[in-house]
Amino acid sequence: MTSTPAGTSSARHRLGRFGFVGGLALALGLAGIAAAWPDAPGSGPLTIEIPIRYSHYERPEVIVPTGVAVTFVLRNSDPIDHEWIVGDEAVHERHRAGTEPVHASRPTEVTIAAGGTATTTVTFANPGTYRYICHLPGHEAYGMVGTLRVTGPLNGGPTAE
Ligand SMILES: [Cu+2]
Repeated sequence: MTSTPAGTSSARHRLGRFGFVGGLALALGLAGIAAAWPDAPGSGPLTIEIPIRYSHYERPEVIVPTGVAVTFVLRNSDPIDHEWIVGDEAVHERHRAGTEPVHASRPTEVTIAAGGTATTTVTFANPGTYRYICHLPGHEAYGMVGTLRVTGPLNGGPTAE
């Protein structure tokens, strides 16, 4: 009797697959940084997808121009709710102590239900470096943090609709 118990084999398989998926997520995250710019500047609305898995934003950095409506599509693959709250440090400090259970009234503060997708559209007026964070208990400490850089206007001038 030298056959491997089925349980052992299956556990090893699962571990191997998890490692692969983790590497793939990292690769996609890095590709996401390059893909944040629109293919053709000034060609219309900008859509940026931010997948969420294992309590992390799989796109940890986003770069957008000022003065353009940017639609964020937040896809939550986890079996628990998450948040996407973008802003400066003052915004995050307020939310660390906040008590709002669900965010729906501000485009920069979104709750994404377990297994769900949320969409929000934001036009950033001022250049700067902001962060997006999930402020559900323990999620920021676990690493559910991303960076959003707002650069100057497209083509170096005011944008026309
Ligand atoms: Cu979260």
